[in-house]
Amino acid sequence: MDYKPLELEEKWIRIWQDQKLTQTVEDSNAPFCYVLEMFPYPSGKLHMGHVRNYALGDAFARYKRMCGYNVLHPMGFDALGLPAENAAKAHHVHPESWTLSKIEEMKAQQIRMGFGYDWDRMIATCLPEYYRWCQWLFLKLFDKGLAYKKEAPVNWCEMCQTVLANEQVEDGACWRCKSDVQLKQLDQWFFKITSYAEELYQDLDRLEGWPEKVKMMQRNWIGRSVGVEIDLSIVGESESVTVFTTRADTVYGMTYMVMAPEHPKVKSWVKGTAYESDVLAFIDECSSKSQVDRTDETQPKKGVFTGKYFVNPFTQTEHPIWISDYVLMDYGTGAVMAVPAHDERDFQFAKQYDLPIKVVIEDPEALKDAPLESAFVDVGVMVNSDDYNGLSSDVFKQQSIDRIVDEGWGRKKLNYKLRDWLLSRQRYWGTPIPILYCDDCGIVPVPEDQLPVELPKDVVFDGEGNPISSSKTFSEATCPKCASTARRETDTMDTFIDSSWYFYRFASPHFKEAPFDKNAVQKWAPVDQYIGGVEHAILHLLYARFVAKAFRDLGLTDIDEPFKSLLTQGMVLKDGVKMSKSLGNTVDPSQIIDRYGADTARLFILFGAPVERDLDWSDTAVEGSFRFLSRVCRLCTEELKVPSDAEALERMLHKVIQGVTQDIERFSYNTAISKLMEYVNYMSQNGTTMESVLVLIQLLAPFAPFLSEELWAYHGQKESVHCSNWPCFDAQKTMDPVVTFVVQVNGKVRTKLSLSRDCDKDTVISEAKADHRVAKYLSNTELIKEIFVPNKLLNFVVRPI
Ligand code: ANZ
Ligand code: ZN
Repeated sequence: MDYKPLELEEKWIRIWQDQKLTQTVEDSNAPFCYVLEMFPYPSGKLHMGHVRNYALGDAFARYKRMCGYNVLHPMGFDALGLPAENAAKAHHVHPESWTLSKIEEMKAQQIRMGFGYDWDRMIATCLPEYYRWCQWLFLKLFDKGLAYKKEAPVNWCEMCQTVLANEQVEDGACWRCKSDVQLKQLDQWFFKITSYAEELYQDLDRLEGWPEKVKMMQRNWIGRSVGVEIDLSIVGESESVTVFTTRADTVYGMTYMVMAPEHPKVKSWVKGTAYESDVLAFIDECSSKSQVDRTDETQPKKGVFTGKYFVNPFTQTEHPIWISDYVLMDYGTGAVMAVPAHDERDFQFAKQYDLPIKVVIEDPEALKDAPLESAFVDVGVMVNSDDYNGLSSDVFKQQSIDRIVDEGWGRKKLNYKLRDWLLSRQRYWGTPIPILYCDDCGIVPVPEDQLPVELPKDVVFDGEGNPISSSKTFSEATCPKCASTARRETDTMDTFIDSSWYFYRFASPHFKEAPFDKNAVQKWAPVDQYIGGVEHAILHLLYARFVAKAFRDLGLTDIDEPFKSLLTQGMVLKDGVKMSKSLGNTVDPSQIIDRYGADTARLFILFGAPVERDLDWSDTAVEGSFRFLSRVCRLCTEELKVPSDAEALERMLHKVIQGVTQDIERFSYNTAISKLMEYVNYMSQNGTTMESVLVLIQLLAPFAPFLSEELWAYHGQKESVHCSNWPCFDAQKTMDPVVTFVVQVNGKVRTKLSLSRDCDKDTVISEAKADHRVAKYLSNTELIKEIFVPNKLLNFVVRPI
């Protein structure tokens, strides 16, 4: 039979749809397995990155199904967000119709690729039937005090005309449009993700199925830090100022204090003093600087003296208080004890303003009295620290903490870099935040039975600011408490909220009473295998972990972690650089499909590189995949050729089943496919049996679902190959009848012997002695012992006589 992929693929798409082949089965006698790829934004066009992501998941889902699992393998669309709004502006189409048509286009391409999703469970986050539950979640968190509004300096993207969460700012730039982010003082809604900081941190250790790299990135983002707070009294003031330090061993070395310019104490201290004008001018200068600029290590540090002094409780000495922008108001207490001899930033600042530098930890390896070129930040020996001199700084650190606590100077303290999740967005195409403002009652949540708060249709998209405000009807509402008129919140939610729980919705996508049916989620969740790009290591994957914990605490699940195993696939490159629209180096999957069919595209992308590595596009490799499938097609449809060695073929067959099975289990698809290639080669040269051909077709099914289905039917099989049972192997039958023994004399290899498997020790010894390459080294020696490892090794230990 000639391989004609286009015809046969079109045919099977139709048949599979008629047979509802990809519908989820929930058989209570079989184990459950939930396989999920990160759902896409519906741009309308599948790119190679998508194809790789979905091909990985689809092969795994098909394999698990053949192994007898109930498999949930759904697809949905992360359908709210800016691109639809920009399209609306540019092409005068409503974001909704634009989005829905793009979803249809993408779905058609996914079906064409043979991705076996259960389309009855499709989710689109832009539909009120979905986003009402995002609003419901918001209300529940609001009830628990986990959603709150506050005025704060926030990240503003001028290009996107909206604020961004900290996670969405990368090196000072907007994650979406890459333009610079500014700081703006605004009244905004937040989710209190920081309440879960400790659990989010600790549970990472339990995620054995996650890549270490992703866990490390989350640990760094959460930024857990163990230290002490010390209350330092201020000369001439009744209230003390608290500093946070992780280096209690350096207390004798503090020579000044630095406070954030925004610290609430500063303005009142300087009022009416000679320092007032300089201090106020400096505060003003800092107010517009972004976090990134403020923490930029390469910029010279600037600051001013406040005129105030504090007292070091260990020494009773007084030291000046400065303000500088290298201290951030929203970390720790917004004030630090500066130890220039042992902290690099303090060192630079002290040099700049000629402040004293006092060494209290000595580098045991440094020359005595050498001038300090930079801060010494390592463990060393205490000096200039009263009774503690001579102790290791490690030891003193503990003693110092104990003393601070005992004397009542301060307390132990855990700090986190993680900030609350800023969720307000000043855009139209998002979930409306279900909040009302009433002149009498203040902030009033929309009652649950009034959900969903639907997006208004009467809006214009080409004006200034948030398009929702252009609606005549939307913001007018009635206060549910006092029945007077109220104003509706016009901000919408960050779309990362939509994606923070969609994986639960797939368990019962049409459920009307709650975000999901508890029993259904109980059956399927957590996701057994989640697959997506590493760019979500912090954003989506942190938010989803937080929301899963929140759902648990609302009593909706008993699941601590939403994703049991995580696979982060590499990128698809062209000539060594990432394929991207902006670089104009993309390869359109549909071109490959039109020329070679979907199976070739799938096989190439799975064979081309280990899953976690980047994959470089290669036209010749695509061609090679196509040729391989053509060979398979010929081999499986030509007349059987009696095998030259039936036993050898059987051994080969059990070996390939074993190898491919183990490889799929550990996502080593490229090696699985190369084993299939070897198998095909072997059969082409040495003959085939019906069994060996059928096994090949089955093993190929997860990777090339169309061709295998065609060949399976060709051989008269009634049911789909995708519903057949994954072939079993017999480990005994994979063994070679002949094994190679290494023969050593005093540990040196002298020869190798091919002997039959499980040969006994005496036989091996006599065979070895008969070999002249061994005999040579045994003559004129006394035998001490023989070391024998069955099927592997024989070592003669001898000594000369
Ligand atoms: C004294 C000291 C001596 C410090 C020394 C370091 C070295 P992490 O690990 O990031 O938590 N710090 C505290 N709050 C700060 C703020 N709001 N802005 C900028 N810096 C701040 O770092 C904690 C250390 O960062 C603290 O320990 C403090 O400086 C500084 F030899 O205190 B340290
Ligand atoms: Zn607003």
